[in-house]
Amino acid sequence: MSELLDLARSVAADAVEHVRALRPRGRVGVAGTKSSPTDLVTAIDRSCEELIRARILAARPDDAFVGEEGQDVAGTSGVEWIVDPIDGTVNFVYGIPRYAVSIAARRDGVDEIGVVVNIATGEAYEATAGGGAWRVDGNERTRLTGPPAAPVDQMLVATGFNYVPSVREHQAAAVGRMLPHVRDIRRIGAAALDLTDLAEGRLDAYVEQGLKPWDHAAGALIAREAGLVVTGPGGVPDERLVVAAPAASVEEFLALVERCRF
Ligand code: LIP
Repeated sequence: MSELLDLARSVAADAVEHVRALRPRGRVGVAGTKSSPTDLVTAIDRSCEELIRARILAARPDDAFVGEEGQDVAGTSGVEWIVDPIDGTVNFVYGIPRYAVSIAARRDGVDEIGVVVNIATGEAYEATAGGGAWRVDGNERTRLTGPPAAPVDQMLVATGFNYVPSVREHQAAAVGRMLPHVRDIRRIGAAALDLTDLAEGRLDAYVEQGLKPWDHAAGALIAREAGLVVTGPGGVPDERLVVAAPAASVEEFLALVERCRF
């Protein structure tokens, strides 16, 4: 486990350096679009993923690799890396300092390690299964324990919207139904950082639909190891729904999510 964590840490640090070195001042040029005209990709998303894939597979050639921007690589070792080179690409393009490199590794389908680094601010987070969640600041490590329990009507909830207009319309209606029943909503634009903010106690709960595994794999392990419940349909977070909240209030929050018809 520590070998995987050490590798993820050093690769994440290289990715941060790579993106910072290449990011121009002002807006970043767009190289293409994906699921819709607003689903952007930049040349830096792609080169960053290539760097991460090359570094990881050079160190562990028998592992599998799944990344947002590139070709998946099958493996024979039982270890699979799930990577988002820049989570929060729209923030990255606009220069909003909320975009992150997100690296997770699973062994035989079980989450083992997760590393998330905010590329703009340098805030670094990590977790190992059973080893807790930490904010790492040089040699300083701070254990994360999530937010204090709060009644749902006092919760600050983060969420997000898909790039496909019809899906966004449905999501906006669900968030509109939820708004009168919680403290407030935050739309920060990067699922990995929504989950690390939750682990930090900067939010009380999170709900989003339409996420891909690379958006939430590392952040979900960090949130879980900070004591939060991260769940979805049948108890497993997936593209249909990701919900995260403290154990003491997750059932009440899930009931609200259902009532709001997410
Ligand atoms: C983003 C997610 C965010 C979601 C956006 C997008 P990307 O990932 O982190 O939570 O609301 O629609 O999916 O595209 O920046 O990697």
